[in-house]
Amino acid sequence: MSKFDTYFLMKPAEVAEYAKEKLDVFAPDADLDCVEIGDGNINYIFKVWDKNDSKSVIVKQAGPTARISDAFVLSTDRTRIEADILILENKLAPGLVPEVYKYDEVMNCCSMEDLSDHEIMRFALMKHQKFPRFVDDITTFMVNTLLLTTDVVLEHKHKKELARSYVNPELCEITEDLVYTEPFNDYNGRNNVFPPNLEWVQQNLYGDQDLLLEVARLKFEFLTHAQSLIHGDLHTGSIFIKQDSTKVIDPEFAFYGPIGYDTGNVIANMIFAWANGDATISDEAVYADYVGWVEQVIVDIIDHFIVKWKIAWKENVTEILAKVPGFQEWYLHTVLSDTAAVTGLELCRRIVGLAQVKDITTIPDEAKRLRAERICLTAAKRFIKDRDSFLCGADFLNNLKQAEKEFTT
Ligand code: SR1
Ligand code: MG
Repeated sequence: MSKFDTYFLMKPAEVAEYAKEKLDVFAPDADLDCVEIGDGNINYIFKVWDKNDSKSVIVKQAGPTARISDAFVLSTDRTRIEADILILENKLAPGLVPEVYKYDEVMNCCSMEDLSDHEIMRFALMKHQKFPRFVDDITTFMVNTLLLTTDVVLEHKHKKELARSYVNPELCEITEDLVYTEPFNDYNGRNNVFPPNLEWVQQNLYGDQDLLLEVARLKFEFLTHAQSLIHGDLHTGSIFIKQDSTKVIDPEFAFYGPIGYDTGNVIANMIFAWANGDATISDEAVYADYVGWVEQVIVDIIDHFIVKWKIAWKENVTEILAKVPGFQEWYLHTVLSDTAAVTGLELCRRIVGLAQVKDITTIPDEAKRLRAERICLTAAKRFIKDRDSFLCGADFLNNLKQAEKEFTT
């Protein structure tokens, strides 16, 4: 009998006990310490370490509701999904996710590699740090995990098995509500608009019926397009980074959905990094160096993604009709169009919705934050409405620069 034979939400001391009893990481007589280090919205993240040597581990436990609010009642099955997906992603994109040590279906927790020598990318970007490996790593991650789990590559019955295994209704519902519905009409009264921007948002976002129609179409694509096994929450808070390493974490939102949901999230969150740099860096040389780097990253992510996608397509395609001339170009165009649309959706929801991003909310100067928000929202509307016209990296950056111009006197 063990106290860990029945599920309960652990406190740090219990996580240390759990790690000693259940994991093959620490010696039986090890002196362990543990703290909760999570600041995410969904789960509880603990770091456990041996006080007398360098061994450490992360234990991530799911509660019956989201950490951010009891209003979100969530199946603890999300931990199984997360553990399985990390293992699969490590096969598809080796070294770009943490190693999983153990998934415990009773305690609903996943124990994995400690990445304390990395930093959450959003926070590093808010300190205006640059990461030369990022474009290469994230485009490899996206092409490998996304293209290689589509019907273009996988035997279709195998793909359907995966799709069945990763049905993720509650987490998808969060996205359906917070990304696709609420930002455009405050349907649930949960939006959190920066008060000086309220009137502008009411007029330009809630009041735009053409935008709402496009968003409605996109929502139904998210609901029905089982295209690829997506990460489902690929923002810069789901990436651990250091100069020579990138690790994608937190795939608890994974399911079979549109590829553009992942690629668009990455681009939107680089735009938040741009907006933070633009609003907070006063030194001209530092501005040119950092903001210029972010702009190049936005362009390069799209362009490198396209190049790697085409190579991977050639090497991996198995579906006979996907080899019909013209199909690949059509397919990639739909992915880029979805990427643009989701870039716009993510920009909107993180500025006016319930779950915001610190890149924007920590801009101290009110006028600068107002401007940053309006630049993002103006670019967002075009990303959504004109989504078919974004064909290369420069198209994505030009839309941002155009919106910037409109708010520069
Ligand atoms: C209730 S969860 C809010 C947000 O946090 C997660 O990281 C997802 O982005 C979700 O939309
Ligand atoms: Mg997360």
